[in-house]
Amino acid sequence: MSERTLVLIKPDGVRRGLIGEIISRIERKGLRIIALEMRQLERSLVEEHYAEHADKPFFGPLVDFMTSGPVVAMIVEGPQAISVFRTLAGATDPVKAAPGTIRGDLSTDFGTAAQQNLVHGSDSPESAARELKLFFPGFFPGG
Ligand code: DAT
Ligand code: MG
Repeated sequence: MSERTLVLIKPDGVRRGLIGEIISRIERKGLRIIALEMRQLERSLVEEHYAEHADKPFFGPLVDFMTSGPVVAMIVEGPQAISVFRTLAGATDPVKAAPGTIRGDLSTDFGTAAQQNLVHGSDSPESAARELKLFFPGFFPGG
């Protein structure tokens, strides 16, 4: 079934010049980018996006990191796009992410307060719907 997922290239990916490499992996896998925007995120948006982690010790550092520079936000579409992108991204912790994945091949973060793991991808259809509306309100007229 065709799905849509929110993908973010986080500030570390933009700073390191990996936008093209990451987009290329998404496209080579057969997923389609149907909206794309580079932008500096407000703290309030990041806090809402990561609300499920508000009580974790890494929450403050995570918001600091996610607002430390621009991100590239994308709507990515395709069959099982949510799981397919999560598999492409690899495990959350860059130390554990397998070779062949975006995080496993490209993240050089081996232990910071907020893991700088290059990309975000929605983790379920419910998360995708919530996150896509948060980042691309204009794409969904009528809310
Ligand atoms: P994911 O991004 O793989 O969905 P998540 O939702 O559990 O992972 O966490 C969101 C982000 O928070 C993650 O990309 C990096 C950061 N993070 C998660 N667990 C962490 C930890 N134990 N220490 C530092 N940062 C962490
Ligand atoms: Mg998550």
